Amino acid sequence: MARKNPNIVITGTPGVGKTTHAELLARNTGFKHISINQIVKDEGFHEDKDEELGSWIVDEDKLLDYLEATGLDSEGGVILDWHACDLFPERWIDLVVVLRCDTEVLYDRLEKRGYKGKKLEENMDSEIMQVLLEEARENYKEEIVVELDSSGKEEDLEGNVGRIEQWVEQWRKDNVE
Ligand code: DAT
Repeated sequence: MARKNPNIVITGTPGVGKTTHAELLARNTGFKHISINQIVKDEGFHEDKDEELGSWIVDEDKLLDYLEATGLDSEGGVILDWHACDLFPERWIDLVVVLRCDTEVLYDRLEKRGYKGKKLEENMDSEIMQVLLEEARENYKEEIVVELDSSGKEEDLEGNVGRIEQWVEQWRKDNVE
């Protein structure tokens, strides 16, 4: 079974720029952007809220069934945007982009978003300890995991998205044409 287009995970600590990247990439490629946070909220795929962190405890089985039903496994062309990546089955995923951010820049972005106390601290720790990069490396083949800087300093958003688009072109050459 061959997909016509690759599926791409965009992951990283909250605030690194996942949604911003996924939206631009979706616009430029015509791929479908799926914000997992949005789906979980809209479809009610959660149990309770973690009181301390204020984040949802996700019903992963329901979420995976929903994603399967979008046809991503057969058709491809889906961008999955979430602050975790370990639950997506390896066979679905062709590229995992881990966005990284300078800690001072990230701190400002999260403060602006209203994060404080333990929630702010835990997310900062997560970025410093590169939790998402490790998670991606543990769950997917090394060659499909790409780390990109999203601090808005060295590499800008358009540069990153351009790189991903080039990768998509190459994927098509290797897998479809
Ligand atoms: P996430 O989806 O990872 O939580 P976001 O896309 O909502 O992050 O971005 C958080 C904020 O940071 C938003 O105001 C846009 C800004 N931002 C993200 N990536 C950026 C970049 N590479 N350069 C400048 N600003 C960026």
